[in-house]
Amino acid sequence: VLGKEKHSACTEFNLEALKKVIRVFHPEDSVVSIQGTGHEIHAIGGGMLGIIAGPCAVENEQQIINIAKTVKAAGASFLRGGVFKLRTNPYSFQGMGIEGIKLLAAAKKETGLPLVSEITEIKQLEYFNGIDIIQVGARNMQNFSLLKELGKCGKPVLLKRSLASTAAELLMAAEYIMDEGNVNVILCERGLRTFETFSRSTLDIAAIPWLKQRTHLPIIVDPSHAAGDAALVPAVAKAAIAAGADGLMLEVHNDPEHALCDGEQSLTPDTFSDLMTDLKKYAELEKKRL
Ligand SMILES: [Mn+2]
Repeated sequence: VLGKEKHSACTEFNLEALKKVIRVFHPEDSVVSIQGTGHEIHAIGGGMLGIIAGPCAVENEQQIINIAKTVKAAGASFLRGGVFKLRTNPYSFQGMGIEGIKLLAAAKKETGLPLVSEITEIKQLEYFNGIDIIQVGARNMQNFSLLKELGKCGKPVLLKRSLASTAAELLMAAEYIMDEGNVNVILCERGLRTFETFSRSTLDIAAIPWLKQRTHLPIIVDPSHAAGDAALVPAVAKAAIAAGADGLMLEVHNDPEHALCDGEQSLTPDTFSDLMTDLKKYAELEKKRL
């Protein structure tokens, strides 16, 4: 199975050259775990499903604390919230920046949930001391200078697959981070740009087992950005767990209609809570724990 990949468009691609990410060199599943404020462990991988939930963007203190409490009550293990937003439209809301980081810290203090937030430039790293997992967004998957710096940052990195890259290229990008000494890398499938228009992106469900056969790194799925439509998200989330994902990243908003970013794909607190109830059964089927 391993070795030269005949379907890869990239002729230089040879899995065995990737010494850090490949399972043959590390047969056991890697687990990324964060110690919570109450000494509890929040883990992704190795039989633990990590559920990262929260708004696309931090908007104000009341919003982020309210959503943090809601997703924690429903069983989420991490809080997400973007403060440095990479928006396709330059006139869209660009995020709260450093002020948003402070509000995330307040939400963590209130709930104990570890924080996941996206970095878009390495110069922002000094503001990420209080962030537990640093996210690299799809548009930066091959920003190799950013990846190398994050390889030295001492924090877990959540690396999202680009909407126009192969799964093999995702592994090569992860190798850039690991080659600098960072063993805490989580991969995230979030859908690809295709000719289909009903969804925002086309989720590559087969990439989950393909990646799991080749890498020991935990793999999560982002059904929100893949589907782009809250009505599709619960089914896609369940499919991801059934396909072997180690967790999910889900956008949840207390008032999706008035969200400053990605409201159309954000679950309400009620739909998120119902989904978590269903996911417990899917976790059992996969012999995993939420
Ligand atoms: Mn979003």
